[in-house]
Amino acid sequence: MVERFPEDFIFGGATAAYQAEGATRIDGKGRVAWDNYLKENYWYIAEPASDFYHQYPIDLDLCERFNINGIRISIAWSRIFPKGYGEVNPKGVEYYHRLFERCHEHHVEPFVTLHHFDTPEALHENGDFVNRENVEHFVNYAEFCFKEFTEVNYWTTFNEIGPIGDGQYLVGKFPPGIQYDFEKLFQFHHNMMVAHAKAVNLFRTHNIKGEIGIVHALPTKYPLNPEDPKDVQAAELEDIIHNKFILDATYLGEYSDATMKGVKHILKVNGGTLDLREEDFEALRAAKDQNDFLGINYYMSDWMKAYEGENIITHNSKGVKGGSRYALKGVGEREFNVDIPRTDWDWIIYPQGLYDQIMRIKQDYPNYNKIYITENGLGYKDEFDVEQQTVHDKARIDYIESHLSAIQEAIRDGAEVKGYFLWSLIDVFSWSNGYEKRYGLFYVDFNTQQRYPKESAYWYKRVAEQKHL
Ligand code: BGP
Repeated sequence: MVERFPEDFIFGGATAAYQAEGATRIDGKGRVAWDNYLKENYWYIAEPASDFYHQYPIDLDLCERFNINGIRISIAWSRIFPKGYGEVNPKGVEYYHRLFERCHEHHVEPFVTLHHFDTPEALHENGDFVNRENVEHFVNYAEFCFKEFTEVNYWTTFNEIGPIGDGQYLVGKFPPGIQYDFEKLFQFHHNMMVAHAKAVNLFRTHNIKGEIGIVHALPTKYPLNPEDPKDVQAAELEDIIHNKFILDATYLGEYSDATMKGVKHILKVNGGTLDLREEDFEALRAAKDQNDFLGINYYMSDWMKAYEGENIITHNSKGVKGGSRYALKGVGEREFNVDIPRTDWDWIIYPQGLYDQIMRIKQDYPNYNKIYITENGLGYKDEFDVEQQTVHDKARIDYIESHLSAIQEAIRDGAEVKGYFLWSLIDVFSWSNGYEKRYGLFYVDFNTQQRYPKESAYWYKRVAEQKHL
């Protein structure tokens, strides 16, 4: 029997403002920390990116022609408030109105994220979300958007609180490039979760129409040797850092005893204390049952073994397989060399991990309401076939197919999964890996800004039309 996806299932594509738009210096856009950081630390900048700022009519037309009926878009906060607060930039507001209108004309539902890694520079320099002042600035920005963009039906506050904290304060590959600072990491996650909760509470008290949720990246963590209690603990601690701390804040409105025990252990070993206030938990508790949906970004799983040495992280930004190291003192070390396929960037490809993660949400956080898989996809050094004007990306098709199949299995086992957004709709640059790591259904020639459907785009079109694999 052919298993069909539900009739209302969304087959979407995902983008993010800073990675797709380009146009960082025009129409009054304010600066973000990435502008300088990329220039100083990497071999590429956010120009021209995919020039989505101008090319969006072409991209939305492609969506319609390829049966893609949903798109993740983020608003660049610094296009609306160039300094992060204060005066509004009317050109930024007009741009997003035009963009959302065009989405609806093409029957592509926009799922709109307020913050996708791009805090305005002035606020970022002021401590980003480690500084509580920025919580209020975010909530004011959210309120402005909720009231202004009434054509939006689906809102998400933040994209991937986990990886931003990880990139900014553990790995040091995101601005401000700090490493191994667990105090900042947890405080940042906590404060962002409070900002999320306050935005959700405001959304409800102001009776904004539409739905609201949050997008979390949820890599699944397994012990390398399930028989070894130390490896089991390493997997649990990694899960707390990347998943459980923010999931507890989202759906419990507090941190469970087990979560806090792990956090205290990590801070004891690595130093640091947290500022968690009763008023924060009031906001978290008020919001915990008010999320209409959870967005899950899932790319990989990790296998963990115990590690007591000094902190060592080596980020594999050029995609040289085997170039990664991730070992945290008193937490654990990721073992990349397991007998499972992985990408050139050492991301372990394990669709079962997506199934396990969805079922974990269903079981541990039953108030989740419904799930969208808001990102999933394969980063690859695509080769363009000049003669045939396409990319033969069989590996990407296999990747998507196996993950969609894991989703079907989760739906069969009772999980409410309502849609899938492939990362990425079009090729964009990767934050810490540049333009060489491509994910798109549509190949972008970054010199001419021409778009070319890859083989995966034709495959996805068929699946979206027939609603089965
Ligand atoms: C997620 C981000 C995206 C995107 C994707 C792929 O963490 O939400 O913005 O970049 O991962 O990651 P990368 O570009 O590092 O390969």
